[in-house]
Amino acid sequence: MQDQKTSLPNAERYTITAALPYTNGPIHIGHLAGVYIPADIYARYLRLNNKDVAFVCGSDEHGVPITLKAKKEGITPQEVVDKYHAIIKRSFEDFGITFDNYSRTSAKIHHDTASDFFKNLYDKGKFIEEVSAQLYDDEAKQFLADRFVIGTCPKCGNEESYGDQCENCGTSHNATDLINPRSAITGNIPTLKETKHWYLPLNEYENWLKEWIVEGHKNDWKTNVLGQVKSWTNDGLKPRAVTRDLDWGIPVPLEGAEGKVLYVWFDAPIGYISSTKEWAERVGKDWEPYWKDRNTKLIHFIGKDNIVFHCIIFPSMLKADGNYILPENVPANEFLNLEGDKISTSKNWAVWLHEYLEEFKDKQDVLRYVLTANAPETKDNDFMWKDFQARNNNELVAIFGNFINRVVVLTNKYYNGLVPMAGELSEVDQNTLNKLKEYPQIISDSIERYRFREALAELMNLARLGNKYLADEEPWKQIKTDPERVNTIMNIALQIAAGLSILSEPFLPFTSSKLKSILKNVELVSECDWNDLATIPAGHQIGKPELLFAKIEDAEIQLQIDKLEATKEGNKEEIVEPQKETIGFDDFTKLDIRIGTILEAVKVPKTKKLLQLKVDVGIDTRTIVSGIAESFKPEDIIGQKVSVLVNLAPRTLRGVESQGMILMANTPDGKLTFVEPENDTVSNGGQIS
Ligand code: B3M
Ligand code: ZN
Repeated sequence: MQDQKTSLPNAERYTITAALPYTNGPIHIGHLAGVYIPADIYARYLRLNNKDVAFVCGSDEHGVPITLKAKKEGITPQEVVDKYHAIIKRSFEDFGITFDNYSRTSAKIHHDTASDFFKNLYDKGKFIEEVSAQLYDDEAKQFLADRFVIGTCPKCGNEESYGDQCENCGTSHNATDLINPRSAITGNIPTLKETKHWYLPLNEYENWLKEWIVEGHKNDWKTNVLGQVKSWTNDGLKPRAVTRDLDWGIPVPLEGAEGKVLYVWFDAPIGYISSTKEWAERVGKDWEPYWKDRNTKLIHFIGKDNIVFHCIIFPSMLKADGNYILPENVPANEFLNLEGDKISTSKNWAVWLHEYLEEFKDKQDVLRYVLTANAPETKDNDFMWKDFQARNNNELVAIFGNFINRVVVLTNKYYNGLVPMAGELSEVDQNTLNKLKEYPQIISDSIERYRFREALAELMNLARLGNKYLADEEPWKQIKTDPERVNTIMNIALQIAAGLSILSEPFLPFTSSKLKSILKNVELVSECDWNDLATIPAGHQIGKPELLFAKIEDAEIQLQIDKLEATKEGNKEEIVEPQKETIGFDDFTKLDIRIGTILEAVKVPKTKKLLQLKVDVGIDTRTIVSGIAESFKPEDIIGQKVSVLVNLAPRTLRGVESQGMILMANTPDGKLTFVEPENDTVSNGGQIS
């Protein structure tokens, strides 16, 4: 996927992983902001610094979320993953995420790698084998592991916790720890059934984990990550089953383990290794140094809900094997919310990447920019459409785009696009050039500490520096009086533009390449080093002006906000009252429901809801008091056909005796509508049965 500059023979080696997305739906802005954009910035930055990089990812195609989706849609799990793998892979490409390899865990290379990994630990005696009682759904005839079971979290009391993890407090537990468990398939209360599984005794790794992470990385890992690790290790780690009684997954490679598969969180992180192998095979490299050479730096980019798996379980697996390196860092992000609410796939509360591109064609960098500027690095953050618009119009267009446009327009106007020669430098010129030279280091410092928001802010400061320089030096005024001076000013402005074309690449790759093509400096900069920004020589011919960014209008944003509003409304409609208690047929036959016609209607004085009606129900004409005044005006319903429960015991409402009840249906907006026969062939008194 990536045409990487050939790395130097002794270049520092990095293995960068980005969480494998579950292949049960498309990906949205939360995924991009939390994991893939930071990982991509980092990988691109390292490549620009001539490091030897393997940036790997792939689709996580096992696990219960996929089986559940298949059940819901009435298709096979394989069909689910085939569909979403293609969509997800495409989204990554569209947004310029430069994985060296994007694999999938259903690939043979992964099945083999994960099986071998398991077998190897088994042979080394690293597992505990135990028969125990596990939750079982008698009706669905299957064990209820992980997301097949929902119940109350023993730690925080969240009533919707999954069997393996509580999404509210992040705790990872065993399904049998849940209080009041119920099956996610049938809703039944599970029974217990004995079954054999293999457990990784995490308790044996507890002290080592404390030493390695809590002590060893207390100064360089993010506080949110350290906090979670401390909390788990302090609570005490328990053996953790790494196999499941399921039919979708990687078969447990042992005799007597038929019908069992590897736990998805056992196989998925091994996906990083198999993806690296797949890549190495393709490009003719050896994969092993990327996972086994102590000098390789392994970095996992993930969201906060994956911390336990990447800081406790996977490292314990690697440690148990003994041949692998451990992560140098796990810069997990918090969550991104959308317009104040948690992003939710099931509620369709999300901005889907494939949909975004349909509406904001060629604006990948705008989204990359906003999601980085607003990344949930230290706390949960919100994506707001208005903020998206403001950042585009006030920052990308007004600062970055404006500076470049001025430089390119003026260079074309004054010099037909030929870079002028700088003359003697003033103090301001010298200071400006000095500042420009500091930016690579400033931005590096932030990126290397995984502070991508800060790094991006510095990039924008460089554009601001350019804008300020032009505004202060006013070449458009000086051109009449001192054209020599303007040569120098424009030369310096062009150096800043060239610097931006390089330094923006990790963050705004599409813009960076467009800018390089406008400046026609692609070749110049491909030779240069990040820290030693290439200069554009005098006499170099640049291209014609082209806008880098376009203003986003209110109407475009309103469309998005309306779309979300409609989703909210749609979600309300789906709230259907649960079924009432079962009644017998005899109970039903007791109801005498007839078709009638409203003859008269008046409001019951001093009430908001009540209408007093005279209704011809075929057997007689009677008075009925009905609570429909908020939905209908009396004059509008004369002649209306209605269904009436005629044998309801009379009740007196506001002094009027009501002799029956009109049947009404609730509409989603809280109003009422009549239940009436489809046509007029039913006459008054016709019975409903
Ligand atoms: N698929 C969870 C997720 O998508 C999981 C990550 C696996 S990383 C090895 O959040
Ligand atoms: Zn919880």
